[in-house]
Formats: sequence, structure tokens, C-alpha cells
Amino acid sequence: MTGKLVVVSNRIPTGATPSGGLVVAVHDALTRSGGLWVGAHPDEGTPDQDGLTEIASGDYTRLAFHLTPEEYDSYYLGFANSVLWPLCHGRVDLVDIERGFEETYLAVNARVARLLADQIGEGDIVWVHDYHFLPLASELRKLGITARIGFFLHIPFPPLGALSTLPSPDDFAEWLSAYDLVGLQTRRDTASCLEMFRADPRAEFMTDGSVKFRDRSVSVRSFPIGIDAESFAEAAAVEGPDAELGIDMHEDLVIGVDRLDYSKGLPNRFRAFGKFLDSRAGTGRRASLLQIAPPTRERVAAYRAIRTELEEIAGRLNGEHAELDWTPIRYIHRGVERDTLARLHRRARACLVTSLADGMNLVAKEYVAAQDPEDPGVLILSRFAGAAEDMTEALLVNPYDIDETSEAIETAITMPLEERRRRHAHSLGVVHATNVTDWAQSFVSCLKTCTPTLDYRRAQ
Ligand code: ADQ
Repeated sequence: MTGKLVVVSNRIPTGATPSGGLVVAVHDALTRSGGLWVGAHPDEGTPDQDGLTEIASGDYTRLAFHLTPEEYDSYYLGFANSVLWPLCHGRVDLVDIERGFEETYLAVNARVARLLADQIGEGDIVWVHDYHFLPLASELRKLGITARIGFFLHIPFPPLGALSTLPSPDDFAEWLSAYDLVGLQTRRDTASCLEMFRADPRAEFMTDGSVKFRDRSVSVRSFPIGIDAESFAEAAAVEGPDAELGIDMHEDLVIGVDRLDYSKGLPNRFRAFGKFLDSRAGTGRRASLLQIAPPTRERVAAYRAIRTELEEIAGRLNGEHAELDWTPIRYIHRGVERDTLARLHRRARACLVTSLADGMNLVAKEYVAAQDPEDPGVLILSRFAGAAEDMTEALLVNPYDIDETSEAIETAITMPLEERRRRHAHSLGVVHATNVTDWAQSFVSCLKTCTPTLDYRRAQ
């Protein structure tokens, strides 16, 4: 196969040197192979503008499609982030279905497919990312595109029962069956996806493990995403004054780094830290939680609510426990430079990842990569983060259990050196085994070689 790689994702890098795990991996893959990256224009909700705009080019081309303000509301904030995101994260109570959301979602996907179809040549392969584009392959097939198309879902696969919340529940299987390869973060997600097909009378299981759906076949596999561990470790090891990081080295530092999202379990984390502070009251031993959580999707009500709730909990706990020279919870609403983040991770005795649901969670891997292997800190990791499937030597917790999480903080901070080294060595092995460059390469090579599908047009 000699064609180019075509990548589609909602976010598209705008600068010359992109940052962030996924963006860097895809950038590397495209730099190696040459090709095309298509995504939404970074100016959200621009007025009507048809066609694709070139935003930057080098070893490969980057093209952006535009969303009108109405499309941004109904497609991005609406169907993608008020229906699919909560659905996939087990929060059907937060699913907000409005007339027009699904229609706009389908219309945007159909338009992107039309724009993309002109760019796809003989032998090209197409790699579509995430829940913003579930129906994209199906729309491309309608236009007669027979190229191999793969899909990777970065977030958890929804539980079977939750799919009934969708306006048209049968669509999910239909959308996915138009891909040749569906990649998921974990074995558990793969099992959930296969369970969906198993429950669908239109699907049939083939002897090679692929799923035949009408006249097409789709392979479903897990590809656990990772990070560029070497470069993160290098950034973490850069020496510099602790004062520059705003850290008092006489305290035990516990760190949390997340987008401000209800799936990350932040209120439970703060409550667990509060319990831990209660248990230490009067002992004179101080520990601080540094929580970095920049707000996202603030026009969605559930995101505004979580922000208010956290501010209230942090304010109350600081009111109860702070002293003149000590604030136990420092809660920062900004993004932090990657290099600074890496150095902060290295100095923290423990990291709290308490997601209630999470596709993988790259912060868990970044924290492990940043540690000094001779004197490592301890990762406290939710059982519900995809990362927990392989990082079994982290301190695994049920984030709904505030007592257990609070006890894990004490265990982490007081853990003997030998045990910390043993647990860290195991986790670091996982981080290296799932590095992000291999992740991209293995997805693309699997897409090139997985079971061939039948000609889609024959299925019409
Ligand atoms: P996210 O939900 O965004 O990703 P995560 O995997 O933790 O979650 O990745 C976040 C990235 O942003 C990390 O690299 C982190 O360092 C960075 N980041 C977070 N807060 C930051 C801050 N305040 N300042 C600077 N950087 C910050 C989705 C899924 C995950 C899946 C990833 C990749 O929800 O489950 O692991 O995609 O597939």
C-alpha cells in the first residue's frame, strides 16, 4: 500500500511544534509518512465558511473545516459533549438531549466527509479519532470511498444499557461497522464493544474474530495509548530552585492534574484529602494538595456546576485546616507549561488520579515517567481509569470510597523506599511498553493489514 495517511481529529495542532501526547504521536506519524491532517478550525464558531482552510504545512498538510456558531453549539457542545461524552463516561443522568443536536452532528459529519472525499486518493488510509466523528466512515462509504478507514475511541466504550439513551440506539453499531478497524483503549472496552455487536441481530462473528455486519467486516482491538516517556522524564529531571515551582520542601506534596471535568472525580478527591487532613490533625505533619485543573467546556451546565462545587469544598477545607503559613489545598485554574508540570510531578510524593471513568489517563503515565527511580513517589490510581488495567502495582483505589482513598494517601506518603521502588519499576515498565510512537505505528500497521472488508458498494 503506497498511499498517504489521512488523519481526522477534532483538535488540530496550529503551531510548528505541537505539544500533548496524542497530538505529538500523530504529528510524528505524519512527519514520517507524509500525509494530511484534517480537524476543526481553532476559531470556534466562525461564521459560515465552506471548504477547507490550510492552517500550516511542513512535512505534511493541515487543513481545517469551519463550524458555524450554531454548529459549534449543537454538534460540539451539544451532541458530542452533552450526549456522547456523559454517555461514554457512565453519566446518563447528565445526558442532555435536545432536538437538533443529533441532526447537526450527522450534518457536520456528512459535510466533513464530502470535504475529505476530495482529498482521499488511491491507496490512502484514513485514521479517524474520537467521538466527534463516529458516523464519518459511514458518510464516506455513502460517497463511494473504499479506502481502509480506522477509528480510535479515546474515551471509554459506553456500557450496553446506556446506548438506549441515544435518540437512535441502533446507530452506534451501524456507525462503527463502516470502519475496517475499531481501536479502543483497553481489553475491557474491547469486550464492551464486542458485547454490543453480540447483542445486535445484524452482526455475526467470524472465525478470525472480526465482526461481519451486513456485507462488511470490522476488526475490534485494544491499543492502549501512552506518552513519550523519555522526553517527559528529561524535562522532569531538569534541576532548578524549588522556590521557582512555589513548593515548600518541608511539606509532603500530593499532586493532581486534570482538565476540570466531572469524569475526573475531583470532588471525591478533595473530600478524601479532607479526611486525610482530619486524620493528621494535631500531629504537626503537614501535607498539601496541589490541584491543577483548568476549566473546559464551560458553556455546558454540568461543567459550571463542577467548578462551583470544587471551589466550595476547597474553601471549606482550607477554612478548617489552614494556618497562617500553610494552605493545605492549592487549586489552580490554569494550564501549566509542560516542563514545569514534569518538574512538579517529580517533586510530589504522591499523585492522585481518581477518575470515575477514563479512557486511559495520561497523567498517571506522566507522573510515573517523571519520578526518580531511586526515590520515586507513589501513584494512587482509580480502578476506573483505563491505565489501571495494566498499571496493577499503582495503589489502586475505588474513588467512590472516600475512606479508602484517604487511607491510600497516608499509605503513599509513608511507604517504605523498597516498596516504592518495586511498585514504580512495574509501572514504569508499563509506561515504556505503551509508548505513544509505538501506539500510532501499531494502529496504522494493523489498519493496513487487518482482515479486508468486502466492497462497501456491494452492500448498498
Ligand atoms: P483527557 O481527558 O484530556 O484525554 P488525559 O489522558 O489525562 O485526559 O490527558 C490530559 C493531558 O493534558 C495530559 O497530557 C496532561 O498532562 C495535560 N494536562 C491536563 N491538565 C493540564 C494542565 N492544567 N496544564 C497542562 N497540561 C495539562 C482523553 C481521554 C483520556 C485519554 C486521552 C488520550 O479522556 O482517558 O487518556 O484522551 O487518549
